Amino acid sequence: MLKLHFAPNSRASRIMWLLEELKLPYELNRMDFSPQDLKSDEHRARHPLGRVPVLDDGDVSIYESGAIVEYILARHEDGGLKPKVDSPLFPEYLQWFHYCEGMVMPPVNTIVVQTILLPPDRRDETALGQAQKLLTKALAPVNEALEGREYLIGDFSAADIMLGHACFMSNRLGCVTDDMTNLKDYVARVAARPAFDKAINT
Ligand SMILES: N[C@@H](CCC(=O)N[C@@H](CS)C(=O)NCC(=O)O)C(=O)O
Repeated sequence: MLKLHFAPNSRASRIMWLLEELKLPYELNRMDFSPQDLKSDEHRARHPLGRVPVLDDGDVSIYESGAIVEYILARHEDGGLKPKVDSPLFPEYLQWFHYCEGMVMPPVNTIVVQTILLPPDRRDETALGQAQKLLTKALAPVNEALEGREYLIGDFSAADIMLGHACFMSNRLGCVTDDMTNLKDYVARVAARPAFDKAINT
């Protein structure tokens, strides 16, 4: 049985969301988002940096959310969530799938560090302002791509599991501006999916 090592308010929600969408059976190891749990020897043995998500599948143990999504689609069930390699949608699918960790999450990480994780006396307003600007810039092409589309490549796909979650988090951080109407609607659409709702509220 698949086992997901999970903490709330983290990228581990992406994997739970995918498992719920695919209706795959899995076991959840729900940890606190705290150094006690994530930096324990037990969890560092699964992930050298003490991070989530990590997925166990028999003898396989794998980390990195994007890699885990690919792994589940390839080895278990793809649920039609990935276009075929020769589909005209495939390049765009790949682009948005990787745009998540490549372009959107770096400024999201900085914003979380500068507004939540660091104690107030160690926060840096300049770094925060730069990251907020960078994130808004990185989201603009996503807003454009969503013109006339419900999801990133039209139909719901695993690119939405990655980037849709990142857009939801960006919106929570106040970085989806009101003029990005496509993105606002998209975040609402993602949030209305029962599988997402379950993952984000676990
Ligand atoms: N690129 C990795 C990032 C993993 C990561 O940084 N996870 C965060 C939660 S979203 C974490 O575990 N942070 C705990 C910490 O830094 O102590 C992925 O996509 O899985």
